[in-house]
Amino acid sequence: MASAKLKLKELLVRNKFMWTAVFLLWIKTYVIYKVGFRISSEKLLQEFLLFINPLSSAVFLLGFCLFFRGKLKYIMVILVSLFATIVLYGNLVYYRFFSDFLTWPVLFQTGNAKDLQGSVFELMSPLDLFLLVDVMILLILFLKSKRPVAETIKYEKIGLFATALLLFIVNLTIAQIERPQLLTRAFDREMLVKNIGTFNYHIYDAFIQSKAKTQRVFASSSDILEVRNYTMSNYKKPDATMFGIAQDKNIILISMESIQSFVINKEVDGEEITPFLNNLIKDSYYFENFYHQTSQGKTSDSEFLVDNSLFGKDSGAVFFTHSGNEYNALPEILKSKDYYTSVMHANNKSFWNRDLMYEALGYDHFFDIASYEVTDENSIGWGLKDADFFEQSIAHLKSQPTPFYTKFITLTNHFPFELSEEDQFIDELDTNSRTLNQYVTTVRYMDYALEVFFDRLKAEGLYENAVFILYGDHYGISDYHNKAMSMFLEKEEITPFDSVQLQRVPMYIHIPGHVNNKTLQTVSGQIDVKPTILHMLGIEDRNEIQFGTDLFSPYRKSFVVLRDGSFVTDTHVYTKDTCYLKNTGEEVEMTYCEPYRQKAKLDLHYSDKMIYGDLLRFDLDN
Ligand code: GP9
Ligand code: MN
Repeated sequence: MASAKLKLKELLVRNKFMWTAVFLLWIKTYVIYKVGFRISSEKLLQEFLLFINPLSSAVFLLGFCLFFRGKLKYIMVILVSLFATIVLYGNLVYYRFFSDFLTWPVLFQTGNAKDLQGSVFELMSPLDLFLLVDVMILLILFLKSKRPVAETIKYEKIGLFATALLLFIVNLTIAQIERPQLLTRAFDREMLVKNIGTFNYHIYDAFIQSKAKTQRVFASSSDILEVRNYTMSNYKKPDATMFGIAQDKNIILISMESIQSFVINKEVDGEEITPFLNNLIKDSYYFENFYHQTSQGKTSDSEFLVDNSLFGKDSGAVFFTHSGNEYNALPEILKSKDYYTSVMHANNKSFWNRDLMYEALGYDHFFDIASYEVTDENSIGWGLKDADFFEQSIAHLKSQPTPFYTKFITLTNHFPFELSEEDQFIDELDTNSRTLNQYVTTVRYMDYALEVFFDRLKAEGLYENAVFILYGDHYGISDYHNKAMSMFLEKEEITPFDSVQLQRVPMYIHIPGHVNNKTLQTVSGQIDVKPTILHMLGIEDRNEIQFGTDLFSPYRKSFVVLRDGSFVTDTHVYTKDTCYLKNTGEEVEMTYCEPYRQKAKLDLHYSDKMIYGDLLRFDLDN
C-alpha cells in the first residue's frame, strides 16, 4: 500500500494540471461573482462564504477527469473547464437581462427564452472573452507539456471526492450558521448562490425540480374530477347583498408583514400599538377570528393561499417548487374581467421566486425593488421603509390602467424588527425578549405608514373608488418567545392552545362609504380570501377548485385548518393531538374534535394533490 502513503504534496504534483484548473476555476468564479453579478456582502463572513463556495464544486467537477487515462485526462480537464465556463456564462447573460439566476425549468421554458432571443447579442460583450482565460491557459500548458501523464491511482479518486464532500460540508455548515434554514426556507436564488455556489445551486435546483416532476407524472385527469367533486360539495352560496358590491372598483390588497392580532387594541405604557388599524375597525368588516395558514414559505405561502385558495406546502415553499404549474389564480381570473393586475414590493424580484411565480399566477406587472429609489437614508432592516414604499408607490398606482387589482407587501415590520430612532413612536417593551420588545415599535411604525398611505390615496383621489383588503401575512413572534409573550399578555404560560390562538392575524375589508360595517366572528383564514373577492366582484365561482369559503356567506361554517393540521371551529381548537374547548382553553375528550378531523385532513390532502399533480393542467369542461 505504498501508493496510499503518498504525501499530499506528491498528490498535488502528480495531478498538477487538474489542480491548476481547479484553482483557476475557483478564482474565476469568484471574480465573476464580483464583477459580473456584482454580488456584495454586508459581513466578512458572507464575503468569505462567497469566496470559498466555488471550491467544492470545482474539485468535484474536475475530479471526474481522473477517470480518464493519458492525454485524454488533460483534454477532459480542458473540456470540463469549458463546460463550467459555459454554465457560468449562461447565468451571467441571463442575469444581465433578468437580474436572476437560471433555473432548470427556465432553461426549458419557451416563454423566457423568447424574451431573451432578440436581445441575447446585446447582452454579450467582447470583454466576455476574458471568461475563457483559464481555458486558454490550460490549453497552452497542455500543448507545451512534454512529461508523460501520471496514471490515477484508486485512492486518489476516493480521496478527491472525499475532499470535495468535506469542502462542501464545511461550506454548508458556515452557510447554515450565516443563514439558518437556508435550504428549506430562504428561497432566494441570489442567497443560495451566495452561500453554496452556482454549481451546487444548480444541482440542488435539479433535485427539487425532479422531485416535483415525478409526482406530476403519476397524476391523471380523473384526479381533478375527484378533487372538484370534493370542493363543490363544500361550496356555499354567497350573501346576496355583498355579491357584486365591488364590481369595477379598484382592489387594493395590503399584505401586512408579521402582524398578529394580539397587538390590535393593545397598549404599551398607555399608547396604542396600532391606532390607525384600531380606528379602521369601525369603518370596516373586521374579522376577529382570521388565521394565517402559512408554513415555511411565510409571506409567499400567504400570497399563494390568497391568490389560489389552495394551501401552500407543509415544508419548503410552493412558490419555489411549483412555479411551473398551471394555476387559475385571482389575477388571471380578474384579467379576464379586464382588470390590470400587479404587485408592489420593494425587494429583489427573485426573492421567494416571485418573478417566476407571479407570471404563473397571471400578474401583469411586478413593481420590484428596481421600481423604487432605495437609499441608505430611506431604508432600514430588510430595505425601503414602509412609509417611503407607499409614498413612492403612488406614482406607480397612478400609472396603471383601471380597474386594477394591486397587492402591496410591506417590509419594515420584519424580523429582527429594526427601526431608526426617528420612526420609533412608542417605547419598547420590557420583557426578556429583545425581539418582542422591538416588535411592538415596528408594528407601530407600520401602522403609521398605513395611515400615510391612506391619506395620500385620499389626496390623490384614489381612495373613494377602491376596495381595501388588509391582512397579516404570518406570525412575527414565534413560540421561542413564549416566556416574553406570557409576560406581555399577562398569562401564566403559553399553552399549545394559546399558540394556535396566537396565529390569528388582523383582516379587514374596507369599502369607502359603506355603512353596514361590523366585526365578524366567523372562524376563517387566508384560504377564504379568493372566493370572498370573487363574490364581491360578482364573479360566479361554483366550479372553481377552492378550499375556502366566502367570508360573507351566511351558509359558511366557522372553520379553519392550519398548515400543520391544527384546526379551529366555533367551539373547539385541535392541535398536537389534543382537543380544547375554545372558550376556556380547557382540554376535552377527542370525540369533540373528531368530526372535524377528517375534514381538516381531506382539505390538506386534496389541496396537496392539486399541487403535486399539477392538476389544473387538465381541462375540465365547466
Ligand atoms: C420578502 C418579504 C419577507 O420579500 O416578503 O419575507 P418573509 O421572510 O416574511 O417570508
Ligand atoms: Mn412576511
